[in-house]
Amino acid sequence: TGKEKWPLGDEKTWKGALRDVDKDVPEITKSFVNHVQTSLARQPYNLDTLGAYQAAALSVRDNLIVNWNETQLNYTRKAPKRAYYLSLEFLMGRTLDNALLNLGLKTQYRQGVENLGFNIEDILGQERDAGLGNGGLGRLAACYLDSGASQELPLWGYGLRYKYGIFQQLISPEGNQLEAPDPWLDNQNPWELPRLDVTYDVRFYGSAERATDGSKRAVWYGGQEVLAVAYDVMVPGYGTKSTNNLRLWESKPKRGFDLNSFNAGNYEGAIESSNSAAAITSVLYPNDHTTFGKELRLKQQYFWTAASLADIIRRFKNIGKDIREFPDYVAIQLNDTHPTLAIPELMRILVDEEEVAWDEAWDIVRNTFFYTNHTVLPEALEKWPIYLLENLLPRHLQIIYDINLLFLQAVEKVYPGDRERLARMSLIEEGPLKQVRMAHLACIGSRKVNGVAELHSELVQTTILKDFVEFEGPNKFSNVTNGITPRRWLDQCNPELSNLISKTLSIDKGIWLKDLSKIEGLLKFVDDKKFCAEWAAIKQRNKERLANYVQQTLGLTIRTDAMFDVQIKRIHEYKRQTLNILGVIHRYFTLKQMKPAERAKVNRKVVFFAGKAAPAYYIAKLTIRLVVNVARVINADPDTKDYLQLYFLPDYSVSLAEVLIPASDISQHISTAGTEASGTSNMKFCLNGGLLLGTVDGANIEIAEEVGESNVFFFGHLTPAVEDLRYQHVYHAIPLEQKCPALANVIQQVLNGVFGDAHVYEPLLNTIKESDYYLLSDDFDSYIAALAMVDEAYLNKEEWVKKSISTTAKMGKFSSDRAILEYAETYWNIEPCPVKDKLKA
Ligand code: B1H
Repeated sequence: TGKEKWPLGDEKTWKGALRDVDKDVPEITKSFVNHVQTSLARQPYNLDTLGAYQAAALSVRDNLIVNWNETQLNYTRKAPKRAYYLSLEFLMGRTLDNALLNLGLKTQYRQGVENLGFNIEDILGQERDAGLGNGGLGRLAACYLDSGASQELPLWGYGLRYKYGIFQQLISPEGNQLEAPDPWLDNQNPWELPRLDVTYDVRFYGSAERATDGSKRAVWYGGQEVLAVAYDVMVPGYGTKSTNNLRLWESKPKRGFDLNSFNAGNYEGAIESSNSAAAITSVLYPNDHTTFGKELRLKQQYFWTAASLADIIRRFKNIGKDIREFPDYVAIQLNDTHPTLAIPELMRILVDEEEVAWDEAWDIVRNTFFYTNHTVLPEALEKWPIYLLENLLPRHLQIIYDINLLFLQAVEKVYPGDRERLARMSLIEEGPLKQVRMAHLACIGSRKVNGVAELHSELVQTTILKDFVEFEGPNKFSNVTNGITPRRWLDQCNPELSNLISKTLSIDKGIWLKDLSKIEGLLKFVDDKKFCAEWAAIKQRNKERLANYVQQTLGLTIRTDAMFDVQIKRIHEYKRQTLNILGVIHRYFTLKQMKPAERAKVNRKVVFFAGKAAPAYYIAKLTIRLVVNVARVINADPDTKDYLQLYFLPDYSVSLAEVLIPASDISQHISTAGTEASGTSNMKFCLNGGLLLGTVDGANIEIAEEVGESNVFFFGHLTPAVEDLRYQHVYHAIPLEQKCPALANVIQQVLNGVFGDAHVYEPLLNTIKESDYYLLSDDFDSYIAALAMVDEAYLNKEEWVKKSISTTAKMGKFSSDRAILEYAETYWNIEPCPVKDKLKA
């Protein structure tokens, strides 16, 4: 069109930076423009927002790289004991905003990009989430990395660089979940540094031949080798130079492919073998809380643990110590049983390659590893069929058998003749399908075993690992209650609240965000009218921010003069989204039966659901479908739509959580007692002043201990009752109409077709009418009563705001800084290793 069009900013600023003549142009602007011109090879005019995001990211990355290098050099020089967090999932979400806040550069970048005609929020919105995880377990790993760096601990993460993260969730017009791939790397990823020179060979298949000299050594040979290539993701600490590393492995065919196949004229066959190497890290398994026994998943687990251990050992050897000192320099945390193969792998390296005697090697192993259990649900406890291990990892199976033999001999000594106990404790589950019990292996191969909240740790010790507690003594078993990073989950997602807290406490953010117990000081202000008004106004603006987001992304108009009630998490029967939706239907019919004048006195409420179902989890998908179709009916009902709205927000993610959580008045954490190990979103809501409606389960209990039971809405049966209730369902079943008429009625309405296709929901509703394993019929009445108490409390707005403030104020315990320091001090025995500003040679 003739005239060159500059981005909206000041032409002089652009030109000055471009030609590097204007000395007044700030560094940030120069760096940004320089990346536009060089790294992106783009013209500054007509630069779009995506390009601006890329330039900003590259510019911020330059700062991270400098800090990362200094941090790593410092570790190399000081050679402290290091800890490694092995996790198959790191649910990092977006990075740019977090990096800006941790570096303390957000204000400058906001101004910098504004001068060039961009809005920082638009730029931040361009970034794709790094969705390398399913849910809480993966997000916990991400929070722990943030805290590790913020506390200046020598802590690295090891994981896999999946080409496709957690699937993108689409909802069809009928309300069915559809899954699309998540090609998160398509636009390039500025946050990773490919280390094409850091590679390891990982062997699969082949044969294992034991030594004939009576030792426990063996040789593993043949099979197929795959290359592991390192990608480093920089993890900046908050307000410190310390920038740790998350090393993710990518699988590649070894160079040269299978030359024999090429030579034999089998061109396609050779290419195929290269495909199968790349397949290992192609996709994150989306089945949280279920194990499938798929060979590719086992390959992922071994590929990752083998590459990580090889890397850890190489780094250890660089400090020149004897291999027997390994546990003095290395602590490895196993995030659930997924990396348990690291135990036989370290045995293999020590015994077969380092020629350490078996018993000594076993001592080294048992002083190196630490195992965190994240669930006691039986379907989630990993077991690997012997036939798969035998084929894929023949040497490791031998080692597992040897470990088991020696272990059972030791048990037999303490409990002579107790064959049942031996069968229960064995690493091998006998039966038509022989399998290795990974939790048993992780337990006996580790120095410490922990659960993730008080109740859960108790359950681990009294149920799945009871025999092991008796045998090994209670000291090995303990609890580390989960935590969340207040940087992302308060300062970043709720900046207004964060600013109000700093202002009110007269404490700099830099201080209280690193010592979260300081926010208890807010309690002094609960009677301060002005402060309460500001607190409430921020909640209101966060609701409007959410409403805007939904308007822009889904085209739906949400009213903001209502209570926002939120349940966002993986869709699973044990989490009981079904209880919630049946409660919504109950509320709908109650409203419908009211006279208009009566209705006008009722709390307005908007209910939000979000979450993904595992693609093969039929019942969970039906729950989504029911929510969507109930929403369709009640949002269109003129009698009730001013009082009750319902939304299922598709494609739940870390970024969506960051918008939803600050907007919530009440959130639901309503698992059957004893099933939710901890939960971590419960902590996020409460930290943002949302109240909690929940069962007496997981970390809900500890939250209530902190904020006071009067600030939490509890309902439902307690853990010790669950077993009995389940027994009664099977052996003394009472018809639902008798046991819980309110629930029976709601179910009947669905089956009558009030929300369309009645027959579709039968399998879902039958789970309740039949065995009702998750106890909906036992808890429904008290759930409805608890919802009524929430309504009642919300009618008193002033009191509600006080509850909200008192809740936030008492959340200090749940900072992931507290949790990571517990691991560092009582498990890993590592210390902060701060980077001095000027490193002296
Ligand atoms: C948790 C898992 C999990 N527990 C298997 N277990 C998976 C199990 O892909 N898999 O095979 C994936 C994930 N995730 C969660 O961990 C608990 O349910 C939460 O209660 C807890 O807060 C979270 C972090 O500890």
